[in-house]
Amino acid sequence: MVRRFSYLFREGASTVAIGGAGAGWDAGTGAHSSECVPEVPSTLCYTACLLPMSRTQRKALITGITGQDGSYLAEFLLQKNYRVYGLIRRSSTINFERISHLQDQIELIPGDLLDPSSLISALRKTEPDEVYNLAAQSFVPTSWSQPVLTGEFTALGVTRLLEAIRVVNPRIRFYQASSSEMFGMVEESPQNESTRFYPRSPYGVAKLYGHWITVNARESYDLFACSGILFNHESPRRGVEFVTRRVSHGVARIKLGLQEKLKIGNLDAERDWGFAGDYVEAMWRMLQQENPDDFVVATGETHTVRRLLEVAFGHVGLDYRKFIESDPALFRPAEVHHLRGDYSKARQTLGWKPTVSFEKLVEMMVDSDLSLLERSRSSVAVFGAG
Ligand code: NDP
Ligand code: GDR
Repeated sequence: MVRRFSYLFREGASTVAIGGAGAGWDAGTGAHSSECVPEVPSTLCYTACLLPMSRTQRKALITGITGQDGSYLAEFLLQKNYRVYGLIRRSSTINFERISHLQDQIELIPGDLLDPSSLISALRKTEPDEVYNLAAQSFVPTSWSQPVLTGEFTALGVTRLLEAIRVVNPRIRFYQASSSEMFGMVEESPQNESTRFYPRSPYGVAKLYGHWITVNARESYDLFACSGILFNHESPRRGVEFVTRRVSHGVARIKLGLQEKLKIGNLDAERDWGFAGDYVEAMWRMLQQENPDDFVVATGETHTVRRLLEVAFGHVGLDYRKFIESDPALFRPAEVHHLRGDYSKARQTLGWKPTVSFEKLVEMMVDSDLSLLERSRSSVAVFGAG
């Protein structure tokens, strides 16, 4: 039986007791509620449980920790005083750039979404309160050239992880990284949790499977399983194959005289682009609710790829029209033309909202690529001089 306690909330210098639905430490999961403040660097959590922090520290396992979102989520959870574990698959070269600054604060566990026994061992070893499933083959064009592999990682991988959770500890709270690509050929705009899905790529189809298997795990086994339907979110840590980073990196190279033209695909595609650092907080908030549910996470604004080019080139004083070249290879067999999310449910229920505007996001990415390239240029110069 799940018992809920009222909790103590520190307000200024005084500590006051508050009760009410959804508040307090959950004796069933041993987790704090969203109102608890276990991140406060104190020996005691300010909750009625008043357990020493060492006994109440929550543990999270992140799959896909080496990816863009994994790195931001790990930072976010560390700030909340979580013990953070990351599942990493074997590779012949190490690709820890995005998490190298965190490596002494997190623990990496070998495992692969293709291998069920590795998932069971990872859960047994780490005993997490929360699992964030961010691992996937996430690049849409690759899903046409490798559709079966995409299905294995991005669709069946979710089932493998959910089954492992059922075997090891069904009380684990589970987050699934679902995607606005599931809306595909949109039937209404903006898109919300009730909008009909119509995926347009093997990736979108695989994500739709992942979404429904998460909903089904909740309905069949009463798992605390949430699906976050996240719209495009970007950052300086975005992979260079995605359009925002391709543009910011290309602009920086052109500005520094390292490249003359930027090849680009469909300029008319419209996306709802937000900042990844904001979006990982929404993931966490979903798992702190009293009941599991699904949420759209977006900015509510949409922009074309053309506008992205205008802002990025404009930021360094260039006119994009002089520097782009259309490349038919960058067009897709079936395109998602328009996406714009309605995040009202997330705003009302999770108290979440985006904090970085589209223009600021693009400028941040261009500035970051400029300094990255300048640094690597000067280190090459220093190295060359030696
Ligand atoms: P990335 O492509 O940056 O990261 C993907 C991660 O998945 C990497 O850490 C990768 O590991 C890992 N991975 C891939 N296959 C496996 C496997 N078989 N076993 C274990 N790990 C694996 O993605 P993002 O950070 O951008 O996105 C995170 C998740 O959110 C993805 O599921 C994506 O589909 C989804 N999503 C992303 C959105 C976005 O705009 N960023 C929007 C909506 C959903 P490795 O480093 O070894 O390759
Ligand atoms: P997307 O992101 O497919 O929406 O998936 P991507 O940045 O790859 O494409 C966005 C749009 O830009 C158009 N485009 C180009 N795309 C790329 N990559 N390169 C180009 O040169 C280019 N020119 C135009 C595309 O046609 C498309 O319309 C991302 C991924 O993170 C998914 O994992 C995630 O689920 C969705 O966002 C939400």
